[in-house]
Amino acid sequence: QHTPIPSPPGVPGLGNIDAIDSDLPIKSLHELAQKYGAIYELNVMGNKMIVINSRDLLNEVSDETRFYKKIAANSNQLRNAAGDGLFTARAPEEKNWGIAHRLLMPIFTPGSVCNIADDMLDIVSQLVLKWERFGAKAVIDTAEDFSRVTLDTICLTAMGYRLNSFYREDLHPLAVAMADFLLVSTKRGSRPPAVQATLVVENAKYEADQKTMFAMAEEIMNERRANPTDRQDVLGLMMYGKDKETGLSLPDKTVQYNLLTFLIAGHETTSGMLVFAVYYLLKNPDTMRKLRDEIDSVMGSRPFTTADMNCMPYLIAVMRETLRLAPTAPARTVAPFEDTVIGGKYFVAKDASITVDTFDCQRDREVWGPDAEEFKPERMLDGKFEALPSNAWQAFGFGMRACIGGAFAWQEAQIALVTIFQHFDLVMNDPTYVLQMKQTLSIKPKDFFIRAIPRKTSP
Ligand code: MNH
Repeated sequence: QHTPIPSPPGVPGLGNIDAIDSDLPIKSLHELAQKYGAIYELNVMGNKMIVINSRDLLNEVSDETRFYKKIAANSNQLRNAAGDGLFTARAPEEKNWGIAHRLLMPIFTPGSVCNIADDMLDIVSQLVLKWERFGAKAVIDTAEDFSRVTLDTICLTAMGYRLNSFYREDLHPLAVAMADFLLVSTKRGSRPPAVQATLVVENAKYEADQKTMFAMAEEIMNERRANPTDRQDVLGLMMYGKDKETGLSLPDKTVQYNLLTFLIAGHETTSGMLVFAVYYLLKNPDTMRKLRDEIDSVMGSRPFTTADMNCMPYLIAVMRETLRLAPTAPARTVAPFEDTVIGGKYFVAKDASITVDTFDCQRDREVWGPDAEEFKPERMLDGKFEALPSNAWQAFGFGMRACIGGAFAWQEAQIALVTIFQHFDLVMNDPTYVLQMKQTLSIKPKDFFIRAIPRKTSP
């Protein structure tokens, strides 16, 4: 017989209504994982949700013959702006997923993203210039400036459009609309519809944010129509490309959904990763010293080129370890095609939601040992990463629905981190800062401020 999945005691009729803090779901999941272990089940007003937190179970559900990506609570909300775009499409049923996937895959290989390295460096140079001009005393909102970098980068490289976020005091209105949209989408995902209906002010703002986002997507498309080019970027391929398999192209609406998908998915997660990397390096001065030594000896003061990509093993280890402890897309949802049993004993019904709590799976002590909570890039060095059991590290998701932008993000993060540490000594503005997280769709450190001291030896 099957073993029942552990579940917190609930309120009769309402179930585990208070189990998830809608402001910071990942914190609730983390606490539940510590209490219940590898698997537990929540029941929120009749909606069942199984959550898994171990490498073994993650490995099992990463079998595409048994499980598919399910568009559940949060993703359903995201569909308001991202529709049948790549991230939120129900594939394979929604044919536009396959069309967009086949059109775009070729430009997201490591070999192809090399072509946009100069544009990435262009945007990072704007950050360097700003920090140099502002000087050592200026207090920097780390998440804001990294958002400027990643949003301008995705917009320029994927759509040939300059947002120029570094040439304005406030954030670009698009950045604000997207952040608010994501924040509210996350909350809506864990709120009952009856409660949602009463939040009139929030709902009006939610609509307005979507208008702002679609207006930008339309403007980007109109700009391209007015200025024809044969640029084979995300925008060009989606607007003018024909899928070889079906002979079809994407409808305008789906192009818009995908533009918003790329603007969201292409900036939030990478900027969060950069903030976490800086946070962990500043909290662990030994790691910072090792990274700086590596950058100085490999790069000196010359600008990053594509030949330097993946040539700094400690940097790569820092990035992997950052995304282990802080997978900025901290959860994903799958479901089985058929009734099944997982972990050898837990029954899961066909189409039942299984949330992969990546944040906790990547802290599995069976894999990482008793110091799993500590930031140690050394555990990713010298072939140790390659020797990990399968799916022990899964920050970019899995299989056909894995992140399309992995190589893009990996390149962007290397360019940004190297260039920044070539130019600055970073310090925490408040040395007693204790990590708190903020969750929109992705996670990032909350209220984390730094100062950037120009290096005396810098070029
Ligand atoms: Mn990204 C899917 C993490 C950067 C575009 N991304 C995913 C998934 C994870 C993920 C996890 C799978 C989600 C799921 O199974 O539901 N992504 C990241 C992380 C970073 C990141 C941790 C940076 C660090 N992603 C990027 C960048 C882009 C991008 C940069 C665009 C240039 N990601 C996507 C798209 C998808 C996706 C598009 C959806 C792919 C699909 O389902 O076809």
